[in-house]
Amino acid sequence: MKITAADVFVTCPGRNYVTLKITTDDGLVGYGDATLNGRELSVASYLRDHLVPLLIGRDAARISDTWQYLYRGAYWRRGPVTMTAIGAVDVALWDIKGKAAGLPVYQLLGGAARDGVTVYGHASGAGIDEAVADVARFLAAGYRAVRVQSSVPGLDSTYGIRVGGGLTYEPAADDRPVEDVWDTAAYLDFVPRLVAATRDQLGYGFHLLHDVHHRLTPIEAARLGRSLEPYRMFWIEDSTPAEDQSAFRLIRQHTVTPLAVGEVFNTIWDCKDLIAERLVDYIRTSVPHTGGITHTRRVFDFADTYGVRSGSHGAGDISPIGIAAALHLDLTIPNFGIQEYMGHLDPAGEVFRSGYHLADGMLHLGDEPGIGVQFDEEAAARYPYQARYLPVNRLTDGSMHDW
Ligand code: GCO
Ligand code: MG
Repeated sequence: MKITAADVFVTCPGRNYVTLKITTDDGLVGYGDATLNGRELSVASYLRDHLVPLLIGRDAARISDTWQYLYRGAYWRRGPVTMTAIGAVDVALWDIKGKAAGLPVYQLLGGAARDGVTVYGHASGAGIDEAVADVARFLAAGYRAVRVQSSVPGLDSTYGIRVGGGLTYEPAADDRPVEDVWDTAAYLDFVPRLVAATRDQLGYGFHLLHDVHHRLTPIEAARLGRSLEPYRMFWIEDSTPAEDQSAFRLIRQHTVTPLAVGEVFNTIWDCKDLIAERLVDYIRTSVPHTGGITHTRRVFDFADTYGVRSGSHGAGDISPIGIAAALHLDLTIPNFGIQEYMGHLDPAGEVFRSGYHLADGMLHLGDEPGIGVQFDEEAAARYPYQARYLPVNRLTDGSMHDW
């Protein structure tokens, strides 16, 4: 089963996605998600210019060897671009292996350990009333877990708030990011009121989550965690800039609110201390950005040793291929926690046809062999790449702030 071709597609059906397609000499094709929000073309180039030539002629069945070859062989290990590129190759090879075996990938990973994959949806609003009403809408649709975000009073814009019926938080296509203004004091005063109103009006019969987007100092995060303790959060996410693992030691000393982090990590080395010291409760690394199924499985296995559960990142900038790959892993691991699921904008359905579906607040995979997502190249060509960026943050005095 030799690899005869590897092609990279960049398409923007509502937002940008990068897809790797690997073809073998016996006619099988496998797909991997190579999307890195705001840096899509870097991964496309890494694949086209550096990995594709190495893949041609390799045995597609040797997933583990190919992973090691690309990781150890780069010399410049780790980093989001490298690991997303390796992740796309890995998932495409798992897709091929499943198709060759006539089995969905989760069967090759040991079979289903649960009936479905519990997901959390993204509720948001321009203020408390709108946000609480949006949480109620998710609960009425059967979700068992909901993340709540709201515009912060006094700030012109707050990232993570859905505009209209859209599913994207990034501003329209532009060649540079918009600049938001951030005020930590206003945020810290507001969030406990948002969460209290959500619990007061909707009760405790569901999991409630909140994403801080890496914007606090450790002591501010500790204060937030403590102030939310009465409301039994499922987690607070990314409370401090994630590259400083030691920050979590301080937060942990002050609060029993569960902590999650990991969407910007890309290897086990980014989170091994957090896990081994039990400084977080959920590790949110994602299959596409963490070297694919092969490496993310190692992260989750290691986490299980310390009682840390998975919480896979699943924002809309992960393509249906990346989401499906995560679901195969989620279904099989012992320490599954929760899967984020934001869904995809309408035109994405023309390009990607996924076999998974949502029922009773859980995502369920179909029976198709492999990863189970079809990619339509002609549809993809109708939606060319558009430059789009996440916003950046400045404080009210004009200083750059963490985003
Ligand atoms: C989340 C994330 C996203 C990210 C986005 C970055 O938890 O869903 O924080 O909103 O900002 O995926 O590309
Ligand atoms: Mg997040």
